[in-house]
Amino acid sequence: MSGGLYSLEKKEFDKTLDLKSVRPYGDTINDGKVQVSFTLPLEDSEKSTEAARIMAKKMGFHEPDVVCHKKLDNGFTFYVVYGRIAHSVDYTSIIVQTVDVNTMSMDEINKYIKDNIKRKIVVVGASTGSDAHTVGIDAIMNMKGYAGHYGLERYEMIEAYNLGSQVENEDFVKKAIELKADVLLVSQTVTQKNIHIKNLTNLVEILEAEGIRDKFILACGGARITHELAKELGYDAGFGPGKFAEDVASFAVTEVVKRKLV
Ligand code: B12
Repeated sequence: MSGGLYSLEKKEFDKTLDLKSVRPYGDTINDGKVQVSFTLPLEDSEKSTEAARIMAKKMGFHEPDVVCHKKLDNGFTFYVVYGRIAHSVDYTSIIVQTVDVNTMSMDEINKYIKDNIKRKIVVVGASTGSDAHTVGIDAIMNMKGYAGHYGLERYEMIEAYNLGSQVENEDFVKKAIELKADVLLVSQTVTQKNIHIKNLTNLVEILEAEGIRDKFILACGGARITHELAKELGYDAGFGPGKFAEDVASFAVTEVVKRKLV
């Protein structure tokens, strides 16, 4: 069979994945389809729906459709807009620093510690400085863990101490020395005015001033923490969203062995 539907499909649907020019995917490769949502401080009406469409055009959308408009409250409306953008990303040019370790399961980590370290390792963690967010550090350390991943308190071969939030760096270091910690874990969530950079840098400075930086595996984490940033600030590793206890534990135990900290 020639012509008809087949040739139409062939002509209209681009199926070429070009890694030098990757576009968002909606229905077909390279269609550039994107969805965004936002709120306008306007009553829900045909006129405000048009305002949302114009807003999307100004954001660079081609042929935007307001596919949802819902009143949030008096004078506020929530919009979902679907449309096409022309931008692309050269995927081949991207270089991202990642933590270089094979993530083991909890059982494998316990066995690794028994076989290679032959004693429990001590992990001390906290959300430091003025940061009051505890959910991130709890996700990594608490017995029940997070999203189906047990926290370090559950690990037979790890002695985990979660000091909570708003722990001053000086107190954190004191406790780490007292508990003979092998691994220090710091969580930072608030990044306003670069407070996380100041807090994280201050901790490294204290450890260096005491001459004990090399005694610990030092890792940090949080929603806006990347491995690259962590390394830049003098940490051994950084972990962001989507990382769990087994990721940091795998890194920490292999690093303890690699650096002969036992
Ligand atoms: C819950 C919450 C609160 C609660 C915290 C309660 C508690 N006990 O933790 C309360 C109400 C107290 C709060 C207060 C504030 N909050 Co708040 N809060 C949030 C919220 C809704 C969720 C954060 C959270 O729990 N995420 C879930 C955890 C599991 O995710 P996570 O932290 O990223 O952790 C994962 C990884 O990052 C990683 N990880 C995290 N830490 C570590 C550490 C290590 C060592 C490792 C290995 C991995 C790791 O592992 C975890 C699992 O994958 C966010 C918005 C949001 N939806 O994200 C705002 C948010 C974080 N808060 C924000 C702000 C501004 C504040 C306040 C300053 C508000 C104010 N003006 O008072 C105060 C801060 C007070 C203070 N001194 O810190 C902003 C931060 C903006 C910024 N970039 O700085 C956010 C993003 C809200 C926003 N959009 O503006 N907040």
